[in-house]
Amino acid sequence: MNLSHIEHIGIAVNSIDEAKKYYEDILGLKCYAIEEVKDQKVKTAFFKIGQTKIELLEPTDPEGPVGKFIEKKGQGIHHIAFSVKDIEQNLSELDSKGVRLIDKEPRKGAENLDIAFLHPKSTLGVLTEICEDKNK
Ligand code: CMX
Repeated sequence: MNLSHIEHIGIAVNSIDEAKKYYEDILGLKCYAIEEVKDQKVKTAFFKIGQTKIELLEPTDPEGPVGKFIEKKGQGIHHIAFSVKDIEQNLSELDSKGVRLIDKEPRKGAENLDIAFLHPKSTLGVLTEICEDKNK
């Protein structure tokens, strides 16, 4: 495994418009991008803090993963994402170590990153993403 840093922390919110006020007006961060990820049924908003990003996740469908999460647990931390080099190699290593993969192959996520999720039941209750920016 070669994790380099925390790429982002995903936070489930009811409304990006509402949540943005806290991150911008109170914490003083700047939202630099808003993007819908249709196949994940979410709208995302990004803030940068050092090397790490905060990704707000607003459900666009109550039956999507974030819609279901908010219904069950309310707003809050949804996942943590680690930046890796060679995501395919990292996934096959995780697989061989018995970690339950949600995505067996990387797929495209927000900001055109290659991403894959690990199931929270095999990662101590924390939904975990690994991701790679192949353009870097
Ligand atoms: N963190 C921790 N646990 C979680 C969780 C999360 N974010 N989401 C679900 N769970 C837990 C539930 O609490 C539940 O646990 P119990 O059985 O103990 O109650 C269990 O996982 C099953 O949850 P569920 O509500 O029945 O949901 P599903 O099994 O249908 O789906 C999951 C769960 C993790 C497989 C699904 O949410 C998923 O595939 N997530 C990855 C994709 C994703 O989250 N996309 C949104 C972000 C997109 C982006 O960043 O671009």
